[in-house]
Amino acid sequence: MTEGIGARVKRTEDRRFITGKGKYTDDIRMENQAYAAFVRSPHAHAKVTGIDRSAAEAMEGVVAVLDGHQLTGDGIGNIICGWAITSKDGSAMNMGAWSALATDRVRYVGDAVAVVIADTAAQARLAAEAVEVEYEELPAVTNAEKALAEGAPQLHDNAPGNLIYDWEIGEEAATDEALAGAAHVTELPIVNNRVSPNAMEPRSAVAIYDEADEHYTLYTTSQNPHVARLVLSAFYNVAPEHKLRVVAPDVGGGFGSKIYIYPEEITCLWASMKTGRSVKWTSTRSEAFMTDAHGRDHVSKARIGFDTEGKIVGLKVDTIANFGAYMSLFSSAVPTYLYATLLSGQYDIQNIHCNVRAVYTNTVPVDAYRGAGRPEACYLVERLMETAAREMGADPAELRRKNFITEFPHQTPVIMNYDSGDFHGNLDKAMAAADVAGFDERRKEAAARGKLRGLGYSCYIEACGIAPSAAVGSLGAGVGLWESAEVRVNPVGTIEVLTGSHSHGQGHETTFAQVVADRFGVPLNSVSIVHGDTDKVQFGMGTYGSRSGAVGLSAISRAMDKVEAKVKKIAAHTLEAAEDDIVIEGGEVKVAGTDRKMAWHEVGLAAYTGHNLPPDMEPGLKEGAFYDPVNFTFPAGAYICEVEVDPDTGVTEIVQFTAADDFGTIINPMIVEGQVHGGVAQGIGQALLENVVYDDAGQLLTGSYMDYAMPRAWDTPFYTLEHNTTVCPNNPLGLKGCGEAGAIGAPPAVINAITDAIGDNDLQMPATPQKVWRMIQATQTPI
Ligand code: MCN
Repeated sequence: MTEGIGARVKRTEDRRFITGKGKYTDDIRMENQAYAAFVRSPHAHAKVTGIDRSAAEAMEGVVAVLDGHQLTGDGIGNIICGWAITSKDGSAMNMGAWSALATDRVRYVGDAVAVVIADTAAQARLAAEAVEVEYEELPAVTNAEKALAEGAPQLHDNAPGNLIYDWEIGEEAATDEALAGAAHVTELPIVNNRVSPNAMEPRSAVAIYDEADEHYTLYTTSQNPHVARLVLSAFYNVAPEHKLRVVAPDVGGGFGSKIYIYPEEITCLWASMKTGRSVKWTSTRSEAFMTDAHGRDHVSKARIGFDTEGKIVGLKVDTIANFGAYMSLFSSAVPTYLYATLLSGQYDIQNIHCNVRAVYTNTVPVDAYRGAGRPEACYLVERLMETAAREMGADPAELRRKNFITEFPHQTPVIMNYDSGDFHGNLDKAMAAADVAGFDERRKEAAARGKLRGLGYSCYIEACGIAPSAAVGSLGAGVGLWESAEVRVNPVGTIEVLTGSHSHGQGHETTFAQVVADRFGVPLNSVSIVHGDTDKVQFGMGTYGSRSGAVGLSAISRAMDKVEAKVKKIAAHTLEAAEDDIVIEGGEVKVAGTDRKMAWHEVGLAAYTGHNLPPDMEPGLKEGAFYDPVNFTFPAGAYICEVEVDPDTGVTEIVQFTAADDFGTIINPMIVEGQVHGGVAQGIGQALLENVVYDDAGQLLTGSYMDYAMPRAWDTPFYTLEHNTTVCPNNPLGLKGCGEAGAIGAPPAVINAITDAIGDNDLQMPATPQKVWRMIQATQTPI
């Protein structure tokens, strides 16, 4: 089928996006709309000793100036982290209170203290500057290692030593013993740099309070509107769930940063009730740098041991994770269950131990960013493998091959049970496509031009579609991670699919419709995908962790099974045939082997007219399903990066980037390739350029694009992409997630290539020209 599973269909939603017809939150305009501007702390750590709002209140257009005491006085609850992690001594995590508007203390630059509501955005901003906040500055700490040190400034009274938890996984004694007996041990300090998410559309919220029936509507840039509604009502006490509608309309990218409930959404809803006005807030780019949850920021020490044959005997990791000033919705799960559980990589490692300490600092909260924990795990394992190969004089590809897992299912010592994969096949494809055999020649040729050429590998594995709900719940998550769907066949045969997944750039309106069109043989344009509105879709868990294909589409498949069963019953009754003989093909419902058939729309009509249905059958043709996956899916791949470094400037050029990925069944190769391109570009950004920097006083030094460098077109090469499919045995379509793979696999490939080029393994991300140049200078013998 030209539009079904496997077809390179152009994204149907792009018509409205590229013609400027998308409807984003900031496009929503209400009649009585007012605007919010936040008064934010200029200090990283201070006591708030007074707020004088008289000048602001007297300014033109100002409707209200509201502060944290009023907010908490109205019973609005603290922002919470929804995943409980237990420390190795059995204690619960130390969660400091986070009020949407700070009351007595601010803990990072940008922490909101008050909000001004005014007739125009400009008036609100001007008045926000006129609010006089009295601060008593406190010492600040931004570096996680320093925050753990004796005598460091303390952020939360209930978190002594700024420690949120001290967690471990794996067997420490067995790992220590294995490393003690190893023939070779490679040890690396590893920094995973802090990055800013930088979605193209900044965060925005429009809150509407309808006094007549005490009902709230929130339009917001969310990746999971249902979870937002649940949390806003159940934990923050903003409104009862049935009196709150949350709509996430078109959303221009999230990359994880729009999963959480932020202070601004809570405040706008509350301010709408307080003022009787609809309240809109749209983040400026500066606010985005200051207040969007950041990603990564791990510092680790890692040791990997090998026997005399080059087989891995043990891996020991000690990680400190910087959580920023408060715990955000999923932050606690990122350096634990999304990170340490992937430390086996693609390798058969019998002994693994990982210790993670999560730490408060005076920086913006850190939570999931594309990959969330898995890039940190992959980076650590793949930097170790490459470095170990170099230290042992082994070929990096061969060392990996020697340790690849080849039999499935495979139980790792860190919880995960890998279901399928072909790691040799991925590497074979990548090496052939990257012409690894010709690399030495290319390196010589580059040397003749005065350039340092290097090649780096990364064999990543990741886990998508966190599952199953029972296990996730037992590991501390507040919610299970199933997904819902409803498939409605209309009387004329067109199909609406309501899904709990949310698309904010991934092309669900196309790929989800492809799967439905494929199943029922109907044209793609007769299927519409409805998502992002709690009034339309009953419940859903939203989109993150590359779960929408594996979990969301599986729910749709389940609902389609039920629709198909009913369609067959109706057709069997009408065509006087046995149900088992009915087949659905090419938009028709037929009796196999005969010319008796009904057009698809005739079945729809029969279901709704209802006068010729089988006895006891209810009219209508809509079915729902909740799908709870039995396991994660495990996409995996082999990435090879080839770079040329200019020794005179330290500038790295990525001359070739090859990715061979296994995403199971592929619905739309073009969309999947787009996902890989985007992910790899973000991975290259982290490896070469991106870095959030705070000074010691907690001022954000990278608060604009003048100082925070994003990858540009010339930083990314034309990619060579290969697919190597092993079907996922655990979901109906056999697919594995693809949305984060690029961001997970790319950073180690890039850094491994640069370290190969310059002959120094000591490089930490980002590999800026200055850093690389200095390393070259240090290793070169003076002439
Ligand atoms: N797909 C497919 N075949 C497969 C797997 C997926 O055709 N074997 C399709 C899916 O149907 C979907 C797309 O590829 O259209 C991505 O699917 P999936 O891997 O399931 O990921 P999600 O849809 O759940 O998206 C989440 C993922 C994550 S976690 C981040 S972060 C991310 C990403 O997707 N953020 C993005 N890609 C992004 N792309 C854009 N443009 N913007 C973001 O914010």
